[in-house]
Amino acid sequence: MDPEARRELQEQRLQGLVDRLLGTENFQGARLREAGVTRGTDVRLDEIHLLPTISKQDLWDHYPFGLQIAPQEDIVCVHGSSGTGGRPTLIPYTANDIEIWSEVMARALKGAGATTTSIVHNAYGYGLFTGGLGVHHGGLKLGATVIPMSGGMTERQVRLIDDLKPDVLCCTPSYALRLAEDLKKENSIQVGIFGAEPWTEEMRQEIQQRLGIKALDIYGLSEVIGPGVACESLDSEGLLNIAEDHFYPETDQGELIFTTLTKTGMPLLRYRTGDVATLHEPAGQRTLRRMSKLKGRKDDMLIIRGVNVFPTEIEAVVLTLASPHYLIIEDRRTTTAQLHVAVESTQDIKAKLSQDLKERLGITCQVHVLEPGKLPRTEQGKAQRLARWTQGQAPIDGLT
Ligand code: DLL
Repeated sequence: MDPEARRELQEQRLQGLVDRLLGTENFQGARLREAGVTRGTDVRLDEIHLLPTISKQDLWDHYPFGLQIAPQEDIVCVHGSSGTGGRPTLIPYTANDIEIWSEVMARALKGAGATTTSIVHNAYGYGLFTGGLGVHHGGLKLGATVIPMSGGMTERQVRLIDDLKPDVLCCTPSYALRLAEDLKKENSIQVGIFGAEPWTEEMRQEIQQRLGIKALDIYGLSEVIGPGVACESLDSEGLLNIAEDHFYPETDQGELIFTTLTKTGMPLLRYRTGDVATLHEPAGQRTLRRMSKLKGRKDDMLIIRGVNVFPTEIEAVVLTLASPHYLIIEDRRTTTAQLHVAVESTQDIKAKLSQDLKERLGITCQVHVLEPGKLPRTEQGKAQRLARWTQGQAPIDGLT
């Protein structure tokens, strides 16, 4: 779509959203009124930054459905996140919202090269988590064949990949690595669509090499819709195309903010995601704005003796020397925080890895080299790469 025409569409949609919110008594409508907004046409897209933002805390304060604006008879399902590191959040969806989700996910699959004859092995978890059903809806919309595997039971997954010969694999990047431990490099998969957790370029290389596939990144969050908010395509050169006709992006000091222009169940105006990334202009034949891979979440940023470190920066260094199974331990038992990095290797890489980490991050990390297989693998859900150690027993054996 011509960017100019899309801007107009986005502005119309924004005004429609503002009218929908003002039509309710609830939190977002009330705040718009307080800001002096009386109708949608008061608001312009290039002034969106003047409108109030909404945060996870607001979602918690109105838990479970206080921010829903659609009448109950229009709600067709609920998704959410389990709330690792916090309380759960739940999102009610209308049939209109599911239609939008199917559309953006079908786009994501198509941009990855999937077609109506594709077989999509979907190993994202089915349930409240949006990964499984998001890919499922998109696959159906595209007209591909979806194998609804969900997470876990790796032996059975490998068996079905051998038997059904899917060309598309969808799962978390950490689970792709778990599969790679059991799956032959000579497999039928052409492309993987991996997301739901942070992963680096180095991790991409590792997965591509181990599985012999092309690995693409997909981003999303249940508050906004689920997977499909942004996704790489075969031609997007490491950036993720944002479905900005539905989800209008902004950044504030690195933090991504999204406005759901078209949702009707629980739309959000200027939702602060807590995720850190950069926005980029369109390039090539595509006209959507794009975003970088996520650097991390604001609340995952470690501050070690005054130095800010994202776990992804540690991952990038670890993967140059060790296997992709690693654990970062932030030791906060005393006031001077210590960083431990546990990796798996058969070689004596301790000194070199410590030195590389020091060079890249500017801080000293305690490196622990364990035998392969010693660190926990993620079979289901999101990988936990970061353990915060505040008291009691160490998260892994051998730390004191
Ligand atoms: O993780 C939606 C999703 C499912 C995305 C499957 C991609 C694939 P939530 O459980 O609500 O939704 O968690 C959202 O996960 O705010 C990010 O911090 C993180 N996240 C999601 N995708 C990526 C990614 C789903 N590609 C939270 N890279 C988001 C890094 C990601 N972090």
